[in-house]
Amino acid sequence: MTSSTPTASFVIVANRLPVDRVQGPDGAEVWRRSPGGLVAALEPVMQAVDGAWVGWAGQSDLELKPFVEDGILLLPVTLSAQEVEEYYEGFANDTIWPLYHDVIAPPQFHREWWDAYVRVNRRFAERAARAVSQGGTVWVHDYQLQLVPAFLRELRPDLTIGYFHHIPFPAHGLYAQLPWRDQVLQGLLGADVVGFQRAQDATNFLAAVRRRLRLEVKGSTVSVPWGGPRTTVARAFPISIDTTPYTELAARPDVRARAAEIREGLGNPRKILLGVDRLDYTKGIRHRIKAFGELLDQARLSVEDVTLVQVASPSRERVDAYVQLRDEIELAVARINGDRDTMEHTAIRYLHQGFPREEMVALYLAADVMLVTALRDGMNLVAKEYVAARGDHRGVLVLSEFTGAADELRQAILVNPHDIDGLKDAIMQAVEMPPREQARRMRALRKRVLENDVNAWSRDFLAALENVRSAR
Ligand code: GDG
Repeated sequence: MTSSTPTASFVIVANRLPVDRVQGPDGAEVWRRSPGGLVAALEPVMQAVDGAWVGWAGQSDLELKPFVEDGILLLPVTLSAQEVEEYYEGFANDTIWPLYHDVIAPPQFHREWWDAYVRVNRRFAERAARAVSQGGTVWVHDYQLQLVPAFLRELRPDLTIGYFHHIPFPAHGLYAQLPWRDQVLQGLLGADVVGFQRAQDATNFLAAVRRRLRLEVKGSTVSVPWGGPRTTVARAFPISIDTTPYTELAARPDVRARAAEIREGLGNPRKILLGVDRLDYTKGIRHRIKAFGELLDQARLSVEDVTLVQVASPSRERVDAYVQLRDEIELAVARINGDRDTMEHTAIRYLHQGFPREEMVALYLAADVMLVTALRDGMNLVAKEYVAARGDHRGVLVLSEFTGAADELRQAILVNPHDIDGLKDAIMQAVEMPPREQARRMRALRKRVLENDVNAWSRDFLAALENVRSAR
């Protein structure tokens, strides 16, 4: 394909391409499909219609031609090292990310970062505009690309454009801090359908549109006066996981044996508590560790009885707030372990590493209690993965109210992670929950997750887009 001939009728635009550059068996670099659920959900769609995916390959200054990987046409966008710093690590991860997660960390506002964000968003939009056929559909993903919908509409008014926002959209009082608040709303309103994780996110967005741009909003529909007139629908489409790999791995004898081996390796504690997160200040890892440490201090739990396994996979290691968070967490873990460990037992087994999915599922099976204590989280897929893996109807999910998942997973033990005493009581309730109650709750949770999987999510979103197209 040459870049001037549009061929794809369905194009995904996301910050990252769905592949990673890895060392092949002979030492040469090869592409490998990234494991995320988004690719799994979209793959059938991509192959049914001729689809393409626009994104960055994850390395700066890498000029790549379009290529096909596992049947998907990939259209790479090049970013310079400075753009990675300003657009991605800067504006996306150090301005928007903290602001949209209720300012848990202070957002940094820099005009050069904004300029880079505008420039890179325009580049993504131009790449997509060249690739999509007349009257085609483009689905843009996430907070790195909020300006793409409007740029794309300007270039290609014939398209049907969807946007899905994977993280929260904050209340107006916080959103209003953003120096470029009106431009971002206008960028998003370029889409025909703007999807959010929770109903509250859509409500916050519509309130911002009404207050800042003074546009008419009826129910979930905004009347957009520019380049039209037209409308944008904003509502919730809660994302989910591809459940099959989790149910299948959890049933595999070798994975089950590995779960038993993990328990053995921890000295056969009566209960294993588990946390799995990217090392991020939104995830409430410190709150969880504090609550657990206090339970040990007060002898409500003992290291002979209970171990906390915390997987904190490395993330955004060049952003200052993450460097600082890692130091804080590691200091807290070392203090608790120093005070409480014995030769045979550890209080917290802390792993600052990523693991293959098989190992994650073995951990889910070994965990009597799964702790999801995010201070703010768009959805939180780990909660859903744990539930999908527990076909044995054992295990307890402790889940923060401030996750999107809490809107759906009502049979979890719901907690406010800021309330350390409440969190401690919830952990005790989980540790002591009788098997019969575990099973009752887990059955209800599994029904929800298995019925509303990631395929249902993409089907719903694409159906909403199709409605717009057919109404034209
Ligand atoms: C954003 C939003 C929203 C983590 N460590 C390892 C590993 N993981 C996997 C988990 C899970 C995924 O990464 C993390 O997804 P989350 O949803 O928990 O969180 P974010 O990364 O912050 O994702 C979030 C999501 O987008 C989707 O819309 O739910 O709210 O913040 O799948 O299992 N996987 C493996 N090894 C690890 O060490 N294999």
